[in-house]
Amino acid sequence: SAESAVLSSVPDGAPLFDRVLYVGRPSMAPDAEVHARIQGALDRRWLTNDGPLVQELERRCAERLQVPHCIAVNNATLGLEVALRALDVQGEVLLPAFTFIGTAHAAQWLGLTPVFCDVRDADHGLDPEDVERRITPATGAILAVHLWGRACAVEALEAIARRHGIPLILDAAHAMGCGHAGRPLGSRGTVEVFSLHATKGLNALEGGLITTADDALAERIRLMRNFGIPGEDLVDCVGTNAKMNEFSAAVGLCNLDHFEALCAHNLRLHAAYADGLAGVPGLRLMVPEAGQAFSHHYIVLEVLPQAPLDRDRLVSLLRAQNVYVRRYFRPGCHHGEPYRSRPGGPPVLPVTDRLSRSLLQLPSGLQLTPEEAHRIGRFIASCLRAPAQGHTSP
Ligand code: T4K
Repeated sequence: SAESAVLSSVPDGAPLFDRVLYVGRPSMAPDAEVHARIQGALDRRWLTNDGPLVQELERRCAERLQVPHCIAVNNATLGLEVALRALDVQGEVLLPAFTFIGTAHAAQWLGLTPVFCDVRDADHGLDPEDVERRITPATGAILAVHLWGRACAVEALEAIARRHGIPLILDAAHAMGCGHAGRPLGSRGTVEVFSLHATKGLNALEGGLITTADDALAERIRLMRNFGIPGEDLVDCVGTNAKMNEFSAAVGLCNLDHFEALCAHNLRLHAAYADGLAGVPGLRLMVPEAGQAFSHHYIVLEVLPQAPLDRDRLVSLLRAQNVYVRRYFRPGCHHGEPYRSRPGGPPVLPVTDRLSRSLLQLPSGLQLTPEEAHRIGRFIASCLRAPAQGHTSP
């Protein structure tokens, strides 16, 4: 069988890989380049507070994202909080339930009320029709997510936000290297927020970027990132400490030097997975929007109802082979605390609930070769072709 062909390449009883492959394993520039930039910061003794490496990272990212303002912060969660605060958002925030919990917590942390909406099957992003249904005079903002780096329904959401006179904040945590309508994501809505966490395509250990075309908003965000202090002996507004440090910027810059090559590698991995999975019914490998730039950092597989194995069983089989696939985002945010205990209980969100039961993410990045991705694809294919023969759940 295909499965025995795959397993025959490894010793009896041994897993498919002798090391663990992770979703979110950091891909890093060569150590020597990282050491050199960090040494530069040490030599300068300028370690944080708007240092030269942070400024260089902001400049280079603004250029590549084709956006006038790019403000580095210490993570995307604080980035979302600063953006919401700088826009003086009040009341309810409409957001997708199918996202990382940090998206919802950012609003909740500020004393705002996250209102969970469903997502669309087409792009796993916020459903504009559900937004329309849930919008009320209490709605202070829409917070949408470019999940996996695929653009959400930006045009429709921008139109709704404009019509209601509220800001559209875009969680672009996954979106570095991804485009829409022929441009990089980063300049849509009122403001966008990227994550540069270690598990992201472009990583700065911990970090984030806030991007906007609005001059006044950018100014406020810069102030709020640094306690509301515009200069020595002055305080203009309430602020927090959301500053990126120089070591993070050093890592971010080094990884930026190699980011194009990383995206090209991920594209090859995606193609190799697709090839390994070719012709297997019951599976859908997510494809990017046609003709748009894509990082392929998140390689997402949907296990359809007609598949002979369910998602969780396939996850167990893969993890037993040292392929540590993930189930982002399970459960939906509306099923996590403090949200599920709110009066009335969690809303019914059919697409979110279905996706959180049927998606898994495959390893990407420099940790594996296309040949290895192909082997994983063939292993999955063999699991689905012969579910009853020989596979036991670990
Ligand atoms: N919005 C969205 C849509 C997001 O997905 C996120 C973050 C945010 C906002 C907020 O961004 P930040 O505030 O973080 O900048 C991880 C990340 O911590 C989180 O940043 C990310 N999304 C989320 C999708 O994934 P966990 O709890 O799944 O991480 P963890 O510790 O399980 O790591 C994932 C895997 O990566 C591990 O199995 C092993 C590997 N790993 C991880 C790290 C940190 C390594 O091999 N080395 C490492 O250094 O949340």
